[in-house]
Amino acid sequence: MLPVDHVGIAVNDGAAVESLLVKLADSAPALPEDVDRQGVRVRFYGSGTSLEILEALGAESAVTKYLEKRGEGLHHIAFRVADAQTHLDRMRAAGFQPLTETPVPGASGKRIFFLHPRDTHGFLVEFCQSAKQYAVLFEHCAGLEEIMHKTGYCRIPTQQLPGHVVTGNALPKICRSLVVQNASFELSQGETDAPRVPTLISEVSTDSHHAQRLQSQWSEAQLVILPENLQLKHLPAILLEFWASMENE
Ligand code: CMX
Repeated sequence: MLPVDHVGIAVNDGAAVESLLVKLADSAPALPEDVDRQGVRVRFYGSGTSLEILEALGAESAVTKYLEKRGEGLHHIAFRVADAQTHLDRMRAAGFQPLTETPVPGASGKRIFFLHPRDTHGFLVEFCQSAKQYAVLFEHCAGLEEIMHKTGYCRIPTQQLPGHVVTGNALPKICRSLVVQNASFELSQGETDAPRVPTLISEVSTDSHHAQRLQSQWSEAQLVILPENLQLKHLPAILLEFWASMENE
């Protein structure tokens, strides 16, 4: 299933639900943000999958109508996608009528679009493309590429041939980092230039001969070598942490 980015809850007064939300989500709220185009003030609780508290801004807001008709409660569910336009086209081809022709700006710099609840058995569905996206080249790791693409945070800039390691200037400019899996032997034998983007190498033992050779060969590169036998399912979280640490520098 597509990952759930957030669940929207419509309320009359955001301040009145704050202590409840802090307890439920076990997280302090982010700063409130007015999304004028949507006629809402939003406040997110939690990261990864979050709760979005929606207050109406003005009588014309869709949330004002919702509160009048239905009262406070669950307003919508938002799926995170890597490319909102692709999914808008996909839903249209599947016979749905998205509310807008193209994705529009939403909270937190996202690109969003909605399906009408009448088309979805009575619940409002949003698709959103995160503002945080990372171009990544995956080498030898089709499994990881698939998992990361599904997180909605990851774009694959080019299709590479399996077994072909792209380093140095051959790396596309938009590429944010290089992820290599089980390639240390091949790399440490060759004379390849050090990658010019931070590189994460998975499933290589830190004390292996190849890993040590790579570390000395690419001493300028920011290498992260993950422990042996790390399960693929843990890698998305590790990658997101890795990118977050680069942003904080
Ligand atoms: N969930 C379920 N049903 C909903 C709904 C919701 N959130 N909002 C409206 N409905 C239902 C109404 O109850 C009504 O049902 P009945 O016909 O059975 O009475 C029907 O949909 C039509 O409702 P309406 O009040 O006449 O509203 P509109 O058709 O004019 O608009 C909608 C409905 C979904 C198009 C409008 O609410 C909209 O454009 N929503 C998207 C924008 C939005 O909600 N933005 C806030 C999100 C902010 C963010 O996450 O960034």
